[in-house]
Amino acid sequence: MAKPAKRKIFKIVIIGEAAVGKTSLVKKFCEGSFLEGYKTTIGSDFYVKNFSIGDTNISLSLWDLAGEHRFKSVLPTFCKGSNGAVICFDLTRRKTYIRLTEWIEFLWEITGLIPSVLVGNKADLADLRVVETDEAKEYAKQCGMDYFESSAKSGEGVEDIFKALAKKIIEEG
Ligand SMILES: Nc1nc2c(ncn2[C@@H]2O[C@H](COP(=O)(O)OP(=O)(O)OP(=O)(O)O)[C@@H](O)[C@H]2O)c(=O)[nH]1
Ligand SMILES: [Mg+2]
Repeated sequence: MAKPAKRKIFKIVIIGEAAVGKTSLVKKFCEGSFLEGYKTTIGSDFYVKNFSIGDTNISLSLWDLAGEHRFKSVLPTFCKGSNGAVICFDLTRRKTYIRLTEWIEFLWEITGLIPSVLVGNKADLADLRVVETDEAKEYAKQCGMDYFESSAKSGEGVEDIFKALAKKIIEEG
């Protein structure tokens, strides 16, 4: 008789400054779509994505949180109980990179040290890039994270982020 597949359910939060592309990344991963227009997230949005790694069926509940600072007071509630985090910045805006430490400390204060990945998004805007790969990779290493670059527009690198994070949670769980 075939062995029954294992099933894992993980709660993931997606955080980072406003307009770095958090909603766009989640939408691309879950629905395959991308919109040029910007509609800021009010508090949080919720998505589910199922996939498998080997013989394990994984269900990710994805909490896409608002980056605008006026929503910060409601974020702790959404962060509680997270199994992992995607921490994002915009490769074309250094301010969003500088603010990463603030976001990481904010999150880990609530969740403790959970498996997390660092993401530099908008890689398609190569001419506008201001944060280099090596610099961000080194910062991620100091934080104990893997580093990914993505484009929610083209889809490049998007799946890798979430699959690598799921793997990390399984390995460290
Ligand atoms: N060129 C390009 N534009 C992107 C990419 N990802 C997001 N955008 C654009 O950047 C803007 C902001 O994207 P959102 O996904 O709404 O950003 P967010 O991080 O969810 O913002 P908040 O909800 O306010 O925190 C939108 O106009 C998107 O179309 C990308 O990879 N490449
Ligand atoms: Mg959003």
